Amino acid sequence: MNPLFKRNLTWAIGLVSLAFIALSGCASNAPLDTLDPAGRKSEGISDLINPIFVIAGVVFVFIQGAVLYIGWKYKVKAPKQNEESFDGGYTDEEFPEQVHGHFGAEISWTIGPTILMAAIAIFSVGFLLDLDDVDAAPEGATYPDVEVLVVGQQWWWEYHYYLDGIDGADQPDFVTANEIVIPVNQDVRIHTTSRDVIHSFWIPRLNGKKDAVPGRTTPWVIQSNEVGRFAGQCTEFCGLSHAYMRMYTVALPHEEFSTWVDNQVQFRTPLEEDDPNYEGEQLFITNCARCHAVNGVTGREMNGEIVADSMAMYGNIEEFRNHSDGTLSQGKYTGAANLTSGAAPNLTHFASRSSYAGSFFELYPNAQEIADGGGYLDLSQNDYARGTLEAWLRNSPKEKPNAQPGQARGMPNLNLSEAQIDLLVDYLMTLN
Ligand code: HEC
Ligand SMILES: [Cu+2]
Repeated sequence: MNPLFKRNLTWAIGLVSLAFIALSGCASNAPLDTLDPAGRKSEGISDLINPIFVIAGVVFVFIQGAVLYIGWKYKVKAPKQNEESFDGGYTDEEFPEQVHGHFGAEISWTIGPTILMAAIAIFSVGFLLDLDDVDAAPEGATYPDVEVLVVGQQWWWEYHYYLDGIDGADQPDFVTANEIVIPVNQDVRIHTTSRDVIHSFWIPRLNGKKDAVPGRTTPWVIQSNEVGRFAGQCTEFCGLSHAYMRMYTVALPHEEFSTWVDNQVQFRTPLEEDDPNYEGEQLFITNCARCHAVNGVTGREMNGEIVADSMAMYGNIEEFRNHSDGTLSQGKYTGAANLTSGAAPNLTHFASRSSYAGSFFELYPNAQEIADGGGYLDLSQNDYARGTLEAWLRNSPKEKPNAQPGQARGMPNLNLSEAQIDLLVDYLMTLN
């Protein structure tokens, strides 16, 4: 290969890889700040990696410095025998004394790093055990036993809330999507699982990553020291729209968390015929209810009966624990066999969430400021991004790539008319 071409190619590859690394860190609408911990667990992670980074930095500078210094100090011009100026390089007399084996040096470069690595290992293992300790008893907790089943699927997150703990519970108290709401300053135990492939739940400012594996549930803790909204991202490559599989954790003061829970457990009453949104609701029942639930309004056929408004369709927690045959990926909640797309977000309180579709779209412009400023409960008092929501209903696979035809993943294009879209958006925004 032409050496000039080879050198340029090396440079080009180097620069392009650097650019990739630098640019892949940029997503202005999804701030994933690992270095700005806001929770007990993430602070622990920071406290571990910062000193290790400093130690590694010192070692790096020392070793690289030594390599460069020695290289410079003992450099020998390569002898070029056929040149006139060739002076033969080192003569035998000039050649530096060669050392073979040095007991002191060998011992110190064996013992030194061993001690260093052992110290790092002790702190790391100790901390890993601490991270996995999910049993911290929450003091002064609003809902001492609140536990959440976190269900990943292509390409959004579903949260099943169990207010009295997950053990022994046969069905969740309520179900929401994409935004997991927790009381501030309290350990909330979550259990990650998946309906299809492996996903990974990660809110960098609050804790490390935890894989969501189909057929098993894995306990984890989520806790925040601050009120606010914290961005997260699925971190296990899970298919086409993996990059758009995001989520938020919203930490509320305890009283507000109670208010939020009181609202989320509410079912809806079907609208009267003279209600301005009656037509929207009817459209919803005909076009959307085969996938989406609005508790109290939509029904599901379960074991031969139509069960409206039941959390039972989300199935027993044991189903998630024990399913290893993959049937859950086909949307087989207990009896809910007519779910065609695996499952779809529960929309009973759609307008109470700041984002949707894997938190890829903000329902309210400035959702972050509103939520951080303590306005999360009043979201629906704000202007909402109507255009984006209309676009979603017009053709969702265009907004967020999902399935190849025939493969039931994500929300299909339902070919709605503009008039239908208008009515449906109006209706959805009443679901606060
Ligand atoms: C074939 C099943 C299916 C049908 C029918 C369907 N959807 Fe969806 N919908 C989904 C899935 C799956 C998602 C999650 C998509 C994602 O996040 O990538 C979704 C997401 C949504 C969301 C975002 C919810 C959130 O909180 O993230 C809204 C709003 C929505 N659908 C409205 C509707 C409306 C209105 C209709 C009827 C006109 C409808 N959908 C029909 C499957 C369906
Ligand atoms: Cu994922």
